[in-house]
Amino acid sequence: MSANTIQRQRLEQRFELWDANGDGQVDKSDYEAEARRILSSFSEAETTTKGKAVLDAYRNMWTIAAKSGGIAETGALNPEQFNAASEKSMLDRGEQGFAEVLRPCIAAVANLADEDDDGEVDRDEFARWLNAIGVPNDPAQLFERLDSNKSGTLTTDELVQAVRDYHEGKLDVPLLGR
Ligand SMILES: [Ca+2]
Ligand SMILES: [Ca+2]
Ligand SMILES: [Ca+2]
Repeated sequence: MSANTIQRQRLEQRFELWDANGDGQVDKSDYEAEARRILSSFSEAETTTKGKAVLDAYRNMWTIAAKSGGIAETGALNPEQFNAASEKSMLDRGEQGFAEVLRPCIAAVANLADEDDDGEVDRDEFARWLNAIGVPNDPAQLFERLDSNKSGTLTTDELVQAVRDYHEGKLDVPLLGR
């Protein structure tokens, strides 16, 4: 199964977002730059436990991308290679692909947002998250939509589903930034 048009557009947007130095390729340093951008938007140092976890998650995501793209970790992926690697590691594998590739990153960012450390993201924490990544959406409305079991908090599962819906074109809010 190959990616449909929306899936492809979303991958292209992600590529542009992640090509931090704009050289037309993504490499490990771009993934690290993206992790640091998220950390700075949450005003979190990369040396804290939560900060380190975000950097590690993004580095791990690069390891998977490089492996799926058939290149060394010190190499770089051009847009075509990046799309192919993303399809192979993530989109073509459905839930399992997302669980392995994106879930650790989403969990690490959710942990950043989780100020009271209760393991879930409540309404205020979610509003702060959207504010940190600069998404101009109504946090309250979006929260209700993502809180599928209506518990009043968002679990990592609910957040992973949101990112998955974004990549499948069912949701227009990129929780990891766009
Ligand atoms: Ca680059
Ligand atoms: Ca919380
Ligand atoms: Ca919930």
